Amino acid sequence: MKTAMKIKVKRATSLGIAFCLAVSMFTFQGTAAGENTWPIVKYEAEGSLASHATGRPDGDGWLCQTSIDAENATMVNIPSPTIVPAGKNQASYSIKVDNNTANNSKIVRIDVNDVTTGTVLAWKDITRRQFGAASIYQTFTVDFTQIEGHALEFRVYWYGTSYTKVDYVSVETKTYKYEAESAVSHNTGRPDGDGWLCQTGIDTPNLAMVYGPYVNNIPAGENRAFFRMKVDNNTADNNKIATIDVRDATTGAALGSQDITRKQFNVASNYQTFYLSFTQTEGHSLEFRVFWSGASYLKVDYVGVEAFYSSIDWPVDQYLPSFSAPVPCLDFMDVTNSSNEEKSLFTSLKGIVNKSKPRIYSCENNYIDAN
Ligand SMILES: [Ca+2]
Ligand SMILES: [Ca+2]
Repeated sequence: MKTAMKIKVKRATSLGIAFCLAVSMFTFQGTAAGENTWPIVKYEAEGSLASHATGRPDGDGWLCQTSIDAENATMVNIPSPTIVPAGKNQASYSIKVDNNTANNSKIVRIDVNDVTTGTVLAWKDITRRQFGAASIYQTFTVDFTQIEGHALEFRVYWYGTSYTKVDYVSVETKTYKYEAESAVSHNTGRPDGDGWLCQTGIDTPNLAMVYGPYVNNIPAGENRAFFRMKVDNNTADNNKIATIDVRDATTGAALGSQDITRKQFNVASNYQTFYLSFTQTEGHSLEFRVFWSGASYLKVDYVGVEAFYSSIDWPVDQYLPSFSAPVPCLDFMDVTNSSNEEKSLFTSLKGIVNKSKPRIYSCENNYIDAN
């Protein structure tokens, strides 16, 4: 029994995941854009901030034209003048071509470069037919994770295959952070420097040391809450230290919850971030809570949300994306004797479920059992 369980988990992390990849991709793309009122920083491609290895200014943008401008060069490079907030962010590039049907050649590569480390954080090649119309600006986005304080460049590399004009690059933060010591409410504990502290024998146990802030501007869809906390001892026992949760204050529904035990902290006296994935409903009020059990010193630095968080991480140098860790024991679906239509349906279901956390493994063909 134990062996069988192990095999299932192993397959889910490699082989099984590949099956559901195609389905996952559709939903993944669908959550990339959204309406919101978050702070947006916009940089004009033709503005004084940008530098260029090819092309020229042209009215509202920066233009490159075949057989006029040097190909295979960076047409726009915008160093971010302000520090982009740490965490999940999204850059949008407004670009147009004069013909969106002639062929499907690569037109530009858009990327976000971390100047501090010299690493490209995210990139995409845009081909001609990805433009929905000729001569109309369209935005293309890349999601990236910013490390606190790093300098960034937003770049457009021109392949030289088409008339291409860039209007602007804009950057939006997708990370909402609430300091435990100043931006949320409390039923127990007290402020302590950079966080909110509870200590055994001093503070009242089994109460929310953090709750609130009842924000209703978090966008609908898949998000991920984070809780940054530390203990002073991570080895004494493995007792429950706290329960973290995300609550929809509009409906009173718990959207996600997890008990945190002492040994889930990797080290003593250093902050560690714990995550809870949840799905947000448009306009609903949210709170992030930390219930303190009283079993240990616990300090919370901050809580918050990474919006549009996708549990699929697809590094540029990787052939397949990485998924989050599977649940300890997967549900197994034997669809060996199902019709092809049913197999397709179950594969779709598996893709949707496994996208946030692999939970389902299915067997479509007898030969898989031979492993
Ligand atoms: Ca412009
Ligand atoms: Ca703090």
